[in-house]
Amino acid sequence: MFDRAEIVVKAGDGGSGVVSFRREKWVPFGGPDGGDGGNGGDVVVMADEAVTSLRTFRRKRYYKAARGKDGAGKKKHGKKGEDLLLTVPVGTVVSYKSQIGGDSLIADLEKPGQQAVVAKGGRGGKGNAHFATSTNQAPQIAQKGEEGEENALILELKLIADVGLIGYPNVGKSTLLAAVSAAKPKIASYPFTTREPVLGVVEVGQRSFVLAEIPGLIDGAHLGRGLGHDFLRHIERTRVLIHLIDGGSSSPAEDMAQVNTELSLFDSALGQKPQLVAVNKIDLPQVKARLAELKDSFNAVGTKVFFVSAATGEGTLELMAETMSLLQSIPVTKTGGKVRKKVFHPQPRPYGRVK
Ligand SMILES: Nc1nc2c(ncn2[C@@H]2O[C@H](COP(=O)(O)OP(=O)(O)O)[C@@H](O)[C@H]2O)c(=O)[nH]1
Ligand SMILES: [Mg+2]
Repeated sequence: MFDRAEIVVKAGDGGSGVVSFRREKWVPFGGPDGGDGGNGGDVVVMADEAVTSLRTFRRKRYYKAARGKDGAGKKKHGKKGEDLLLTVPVGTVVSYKSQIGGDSLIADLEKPGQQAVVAKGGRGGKGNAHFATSTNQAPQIAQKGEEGEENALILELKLIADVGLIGYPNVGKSTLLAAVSAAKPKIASYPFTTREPVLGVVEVGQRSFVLAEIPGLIDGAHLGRGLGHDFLRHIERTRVLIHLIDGGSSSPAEDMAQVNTELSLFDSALGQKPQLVAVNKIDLPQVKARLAELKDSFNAVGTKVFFVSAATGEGTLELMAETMSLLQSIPVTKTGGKVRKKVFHPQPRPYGRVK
């Protein structure tokens, strides 16, 4: 699930170099003293925690950095054009949009402060002071500034899940996700429907969180079978887990313990995440008949449980409201300590040769 925008960025053109000669009363034929133009400003994209969506880029699509100033006499160099800094949400993926297909990745801005240069400013032209030779001591030439790069970009915000939905295959994870969000996961086709987490946005009053179904944690998932990079990224960043249990299972409390063991083996940090436990399928008569027994068996291991039916929606709003308030009580974990300020540069492009 993505928030996406397409924009065009134009770096500043370089300022022009000038043709100028020293003019002083007592120096009748002063040498060339034309200064260089300043470089054009770059367009830079930076991840910023204060920015939460790409909405502004849907309204305004063209961004231009400042031109370098022209040079002047007395070898005065023109000022560099100011860089244009575009701030985007953390988790934005920036790529070049190619007219012929095959967009190319520039940067995955995963950490606050990370930057990428997305259009390089044109170099300033050289003034005539550079062009004097023994045979031409009064050059009448100066260079124009180079044009700044212009690039079409695609900005995509990857939603990062706040809450992970775990449990054995067929407990109803996909059904619950579909019931509480607009996501359309595949239901009960086969146990490992997807290698990528399916995400949905759950709205609770004015607030919302991103819920991800985490498939296939069972059966040696901790051995790394079939789990992609995206997948890991998502579960690692979740702050709360909803642990779903099949109310029709012969020993639901044991199921819970087993999934938790698997989870800790997979990643001990995952095993530490706060969980809300919910028994699903309470619409089934055989489950309804044993609610008291189920409650007791979870009480015995010190776990508070919710009772829901993903199929009818019973109890799901309460579960989501509880998830929201648990989320609000947990601060957003900053990944790692110090932020590495890694600057990405686009592929070098050939410049016109400047002597
Ligand atoms: N009766 C009943 N069936 C459910 C409920 N939730 C899910 N199911 C069924 O259980 C099966 C597995 O559901 P699914 O959501 O694919 O489970 P997942 O593997 O955990 O994602 C499907 O046949 C669902 O229709 C529920 O609340 N009540
Ligand atoms: Mg599923």
